[in-house]
Amino acid sequence: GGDAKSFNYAAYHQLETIYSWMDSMVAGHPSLISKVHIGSSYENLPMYVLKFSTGGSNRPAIWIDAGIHSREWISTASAVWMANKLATDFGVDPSVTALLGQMDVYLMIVTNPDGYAYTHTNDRMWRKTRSVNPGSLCRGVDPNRNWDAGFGGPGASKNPCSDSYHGPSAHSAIEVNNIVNFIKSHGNFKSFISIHAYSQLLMYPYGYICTDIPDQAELHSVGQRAVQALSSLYGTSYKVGSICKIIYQASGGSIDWSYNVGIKYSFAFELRDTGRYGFLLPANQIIPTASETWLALKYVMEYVRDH
Ligand code: ING
Ligand code: ZN
Repeated sequence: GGDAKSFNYAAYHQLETIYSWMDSMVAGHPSLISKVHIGSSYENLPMYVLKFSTGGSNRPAIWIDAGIHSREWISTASAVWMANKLATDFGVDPSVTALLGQMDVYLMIVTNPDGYAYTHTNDRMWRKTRSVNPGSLCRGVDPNRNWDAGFGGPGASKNPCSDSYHGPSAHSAIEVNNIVNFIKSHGNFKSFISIHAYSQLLMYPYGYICTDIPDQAELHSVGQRAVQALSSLYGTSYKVGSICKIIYQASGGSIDWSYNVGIKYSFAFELRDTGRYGFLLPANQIIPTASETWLALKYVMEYVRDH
């Protein structure tokens, strides 16, 4: 069930279960967590962000999204675990308590709800949104090629049947547009972190070009220290670098957009593993993956708080 205490954090769950668990999280921590509805998906499912806040007005904030690609289940499952970790560590772990004393954390756990539901009902390997593409029998836009950052350039496809189809125009995917509007109207995000799988990487901009960003040295060293923290738990090894240099050239990605609108601490994770199970990571790796990733995230969040 969705009850936050009886919830099985070591299992993958359907969309409805995650959505009812969100309500129980809010009910269990009403002075810390609220659920923000930022709009609806193409198929009219609600898109929710969990807001962790101890007050203030429009405090400097950290954005974390998971599951923008629906088949990357470990991303969403880790975000579920991390939401519970934030809630239970608040008031207990001095670092989390101090963080939430100064900043707000916004966690979008199912960024592509149509795709996520589809991976449970029809096609476990579905990546994109589920929008109809006029003039094509193929559906869906890659929501990580649709942002206004080198839109339509190298590493994105103009073919609606491709898994990396960029869509007809930047922010054409309603799921992307909802986030863009939310981030812009908030106006005080200091960090934007997007969680993918798999490959064990911590990446910073850019993906659409291979030249260094002005903040390359700083983001690289923050990244290195974050993965050092991650590795301290089980020895899992991560590489750090720009998207273009460490994985491949990819245009229209979310963290390139966030960096270009002035959110300096923009990062993307690729969680476990390195290909043995790939997208089908066994559920017994959910808690270990979330636990180690949490150490990296906490390092980044603390750094952002102090800089
Ligand atoms: N990887 C990402 C992808 O969208 C990425 C890599 C991240 C590209 C950030 C651009 C920006 O292809 C996965 N696994 O989806
Ligand atoms: Zn992805």
